[in-house]
Amino acid sequence: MRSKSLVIKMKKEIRELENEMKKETVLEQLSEKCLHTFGCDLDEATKQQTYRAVCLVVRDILAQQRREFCSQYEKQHAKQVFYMSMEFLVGTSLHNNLYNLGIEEVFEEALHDLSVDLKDLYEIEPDAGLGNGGLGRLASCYMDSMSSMDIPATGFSLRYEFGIFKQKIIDGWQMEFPDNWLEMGDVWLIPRKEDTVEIKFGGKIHEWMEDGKLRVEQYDYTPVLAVPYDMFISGYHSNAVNKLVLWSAKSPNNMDMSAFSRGDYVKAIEQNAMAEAISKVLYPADDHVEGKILRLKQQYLFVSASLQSIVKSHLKHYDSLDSLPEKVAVHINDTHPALCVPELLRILLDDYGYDWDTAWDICQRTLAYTNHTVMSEALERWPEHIFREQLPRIHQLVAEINRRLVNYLNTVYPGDVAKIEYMAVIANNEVRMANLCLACCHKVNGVSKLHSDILTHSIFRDYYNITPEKFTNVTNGIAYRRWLCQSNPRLTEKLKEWIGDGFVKDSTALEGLMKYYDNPQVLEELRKIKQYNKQNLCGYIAKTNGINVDPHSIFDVQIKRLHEYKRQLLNVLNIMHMYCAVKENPNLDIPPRTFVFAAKASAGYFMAKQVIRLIDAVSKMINSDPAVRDKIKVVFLEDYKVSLAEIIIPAADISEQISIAGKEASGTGNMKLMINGAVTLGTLDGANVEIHEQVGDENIFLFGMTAQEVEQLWQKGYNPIEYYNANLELRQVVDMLTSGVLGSRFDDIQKSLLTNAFGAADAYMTLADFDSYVRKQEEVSAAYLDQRRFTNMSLVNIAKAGLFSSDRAVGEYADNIWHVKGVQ
Ligand code: 26Q
Repeated sequence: MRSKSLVIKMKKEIRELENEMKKETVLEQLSEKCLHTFGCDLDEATKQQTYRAVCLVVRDILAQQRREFCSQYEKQHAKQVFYMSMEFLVGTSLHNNLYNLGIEEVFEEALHDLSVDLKDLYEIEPDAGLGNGGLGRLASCYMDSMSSMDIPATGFSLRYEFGIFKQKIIDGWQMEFPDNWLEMGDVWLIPRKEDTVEIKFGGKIHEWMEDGKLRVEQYDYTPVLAVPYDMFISGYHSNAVNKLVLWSAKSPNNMDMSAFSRGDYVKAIEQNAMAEAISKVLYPADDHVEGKILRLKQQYLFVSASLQSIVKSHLKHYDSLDSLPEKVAVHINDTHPALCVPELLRILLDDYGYDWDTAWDICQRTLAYTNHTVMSEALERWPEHIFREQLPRIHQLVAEINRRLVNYLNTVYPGDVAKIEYMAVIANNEVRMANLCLACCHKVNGVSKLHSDILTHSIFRDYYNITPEKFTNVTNGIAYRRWLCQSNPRLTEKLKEWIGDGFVKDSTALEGLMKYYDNPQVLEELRKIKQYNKQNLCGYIAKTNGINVDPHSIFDVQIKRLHEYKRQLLNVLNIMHMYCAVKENPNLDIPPRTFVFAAKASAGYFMAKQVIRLIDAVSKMINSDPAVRDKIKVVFLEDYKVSLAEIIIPAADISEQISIAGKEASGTGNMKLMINGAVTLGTLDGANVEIHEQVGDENIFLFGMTAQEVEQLWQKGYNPIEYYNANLELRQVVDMLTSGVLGSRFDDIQKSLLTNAFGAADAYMTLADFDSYVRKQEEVSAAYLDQRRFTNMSLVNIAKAGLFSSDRAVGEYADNIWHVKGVQ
């Protein structure tokens, strides 16, 4: 076994040597690209043109490598993963691809000859922001790991013309602007017009019997075309190059022609626009769901197009779809692609003549589902009439799935009407996507231990009780080669010196750092690196916000989507409290702090936008007050996105993970910050629980109620007024919200803390955790004053972060859910 893998390794090394690119080759290829693409010489090219030429050369290398990889796994009849997700938060690709291919240096040298700095080209690339937050970024991290582990995989999603909006803060208020990423981001996309697929919306269903079989046909439907665009996904020093397939909606040409002939010009244009609107824009919400028709059309377009192409490609290599589950694993990333269930069933029944039981069995064995939330407002449900109207055949199938399900449930829970209704796929004139997945998929997983426990013991309990073997946990992970090796090169270089470079392939090797726990030189180096990264962030802050912050202050960072459950408000209340404390006692001996926030709010989420307004007001008050100038600064960085996270994270000392326990399914920012040496200040929520297990009590700042205590308090009745009355510090800051000292009043926020929208108590129980949070923040200050102790904590966090690699997570999916292996 050992000798075989050694031979493979040697062969690979030889191949790498043979393929090693020379500077001259790079320049030659760049010249050729410039000439053919822009008709100009390389030395005349603008920065933009040079950037494009570089990307195109890299793309060619990836295309070549992909061809080899495909023939390799096809020869071996390897099983493939199809990762279905409405979101992929790709970020930028050039740096990642050069790094993965091991050709960053040679490109740097070649460009140097042209007096171009590669770093400047990196800055030109827009983020591919085809996602809202955690779920979308997770999908990208997993694609990355699958490529690095030589697992044949394809990600499927939509080619949104506009990704997540650009955020600007104007007078404290979030404003959204369109993100026209394709202008420069299109270089990575390769259209495959010849593989366009037709998708049918609306119309009617005709059913008839033929040779004793039920035949079904949809007619009078509105056709929309789905055109695939490929984006290559490289792996780190791997053979694999996988791809992301993004579907773009297009109106069929013949439609407008027939309308033209009737003289119905406006209608034709309108229908064109309606069809093409489907892939126009990413829904910028990750909190509550609304049954919007356009969103349903997005989901069906991408699900149907993807499954049609999966089935077609399977039949190119195998003679029937009987073998689909052995060769194909389709993964449903949250319920957004849940239409995979009835669509695959439809293809098997209507297009390939399978009987129900066989088709259902194939669907079950092919599909698996990951849940990312326990919040009921984020669970997808569709009004049945919309569903029926837009997807009549799919509706019929879902109704039949539901009929059979309810029949079955009546045998296991006889007479328990409430339970059966709770578990049904259709009830109260709604189609429930989570139940559709639970009823069909062979595996269902949560994204952290705590979250998976909540799924099995609470929201999905009734399904768990009848099919416990379906349920499993895969704790999330991150592509740490992006989040550490690429974004924090100084730390990475030192780590290589200290523990060797094994950790770049095997994250658990980071644990080797533990042997330097007491090494003063290493601790000093760690401080210096952090200092350098903080200085770098200071430069960014000065440039964007015009604020000078102290690079020697504690960088206390909360960067994530803005949501009430994530409790940015709790952070702000403590800042207000610290401000009051310093004002009252100017000699208070606390280490200076810089609070860094970055967050986008869902465009229609009023309270979240109010919180941004509050952060802005608090930062204006504090940053302009000479009395606290040397002690506290508050910075809100606009337009949080992957590439901004890459700048902030290496500079963080404190990682704020302060959601109310039980609500954050996992969190992944917590892992990115940890591996860069930030110490978590958090509740026992999501993956914080496992971070705590890794680092121990000494190396994390835990506070607040546990998920169980939250539940108990909620049952007993949470009364925010009690906390308000009992705590002077708390009363002071809550009163401040409406006192006018902040420049304007924050009545809605105050009300939300003391009551919820229905006049009941705040569901996020911010006041209940306030005191515990404030005290823990005092401990943070004290710990930081002891530089040695704090750097020790930081070191342990880096050393123990290896568990949170997406390589580990993908490995678990591969072994326990998909049953796939890396191709040798
Ligand atoms: C649904 C319907 C209509 C419009 C929008 C949506 C929608 C879109 C995105 C609903 C939810 C999302 C995103 C959810 C998300 O990002 N969840 C996060 O997933 C991470 C990866 O597992 C976890 O780490 C986070 O805890 C979880 O909040």
